[in-house]
Amino acid sequence: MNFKRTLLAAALPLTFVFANVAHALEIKFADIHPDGYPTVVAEKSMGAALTKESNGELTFKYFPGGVLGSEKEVVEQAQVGAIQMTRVSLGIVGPVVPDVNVFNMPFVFRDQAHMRKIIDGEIGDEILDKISNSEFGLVALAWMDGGTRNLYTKKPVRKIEDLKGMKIRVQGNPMFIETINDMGGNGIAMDTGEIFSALQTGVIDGAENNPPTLLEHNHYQSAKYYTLTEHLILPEPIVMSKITWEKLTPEQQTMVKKAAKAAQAEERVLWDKKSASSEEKLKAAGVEFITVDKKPFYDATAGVRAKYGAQFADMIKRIDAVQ
Ligand code: BDP
Repeated sequence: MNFKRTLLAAALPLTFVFANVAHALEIKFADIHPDGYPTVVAEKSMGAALTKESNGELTFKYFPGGVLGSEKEVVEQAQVGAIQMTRVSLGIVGPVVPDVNVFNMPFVFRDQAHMRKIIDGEIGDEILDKISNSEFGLVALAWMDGGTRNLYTKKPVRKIEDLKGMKIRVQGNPMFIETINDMGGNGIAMDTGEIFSALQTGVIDGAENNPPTLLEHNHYQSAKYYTLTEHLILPEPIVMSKITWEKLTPEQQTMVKKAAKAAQAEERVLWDKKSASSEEKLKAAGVEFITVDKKPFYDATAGVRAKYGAQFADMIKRIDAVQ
């Protein structure tokens, strides 16, 4: 028996297998929201489309419900390539990529429709590029809609004075703490997963978010008053670890970008449905929706816009000009 030849023959299929493995990639996708939430549903159909289009080279494993940690922790893991993709609120990107804070300013968008026009257009792409071109270690691919954020509290806020001294949870972004403080409250930063028990134990008097989050994260069980301030309208980038991005072929990169943009469109439809059904469910569960005069909230936060907005003066003019 020709020993050398047998060895070679045995080695060949192995080489073949390894070469294939090197192109295949399993993408772990983390989201703080539970299964069935609009973002998660859109992320899953994005993954299914990509697996098909890449002939099985890109596969996806999902970790919804915050099982891999808070958004901040997930971002840190994505930066080192331990998690490949996630969707995060722009609020938590602001402290590390200050350029994105223009979208994080209170009342920077007139309404949700205005925000959608912006993220669908060139300004939206510019902000995604700012994230990708920063030292953040993530490539920002597309936007998901995070609706409009309103205050929810244990005692009703029917006018801005009612907020006085209330401890209100915000995302870990100094601008949001200042926003709540300037409205008369007491802004406290904490992770999403801590809000439920902080509300129950009275560590906080309220928080602020959109109807689907108020419902799905069960915060409504303790906070029964929902004051429609619409002070923040935060879009949410879908990001990929730069380490992962650089492993993809140019064709795969194009595929991923296209699929993420398709997820942006799909999530929007899901979002509108989910928002409407969440409102109904919240009301049925005894949550009072309070319509307020937004002007005092807008006026109270002028200082935040002046302080942070100066550096974005040109972009804010362009945002305002979009009809
Ligand atoms: C929700 C966002 C989510 C944030 C959460 C929060 O979709 O990404 O983590 O708010 O405020 O609306 O922590």
